[in-house]
Amino acid sequence: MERTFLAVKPDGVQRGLVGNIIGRFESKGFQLVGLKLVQVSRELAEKHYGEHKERPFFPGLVNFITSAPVVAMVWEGKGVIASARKIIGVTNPLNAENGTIRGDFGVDVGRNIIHGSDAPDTAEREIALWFTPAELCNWQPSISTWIY
Ligand code: 3AN
Repeated sequence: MERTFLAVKPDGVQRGLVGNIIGRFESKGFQLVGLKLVQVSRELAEKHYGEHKERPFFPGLVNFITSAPVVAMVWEGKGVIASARKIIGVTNPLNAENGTIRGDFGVDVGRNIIHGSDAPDTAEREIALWFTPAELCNWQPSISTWIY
């Protein structure tokens, strides 16, 4: 079954949106297999956002993501990588559709509330970067036969 990495960023945690955000993925039918509150180090932030190293917003992005705790999660389910990106909405919250997380809660691209892996290879890389295998639970919820 497919897995993706999601993280509620410092703005989402500070604004008390964690429960609402987790609820959206739960009620869609996805399964939580990893969850922790993390005070992100600069080393982890720079690795996570490595592809943006040369971009002008990189220093601000690293400062922001290390400024307060983040809720790091791994979610599992059919098509979860692409579906989570739809639930999250496009990068700039002003352009994100109403009904998406960014569309409902954000106005600024530098405060866009949540991160979600954008493809299978990045999901694999990010899960390995943020979680040890022992931190991920393989479990079968009894409700799953009503979803699949
Ligand atoms: P997404 O998170 O939608 O995959 P990316 O990968 O293009 O978007 O960008 C990673 C993060 O960098 C975004 N979530 C956002 O926080 C930040 N970011 C992207 N573009 C800008 C920008 N123009 N100004 C400030 N921050 C940005």
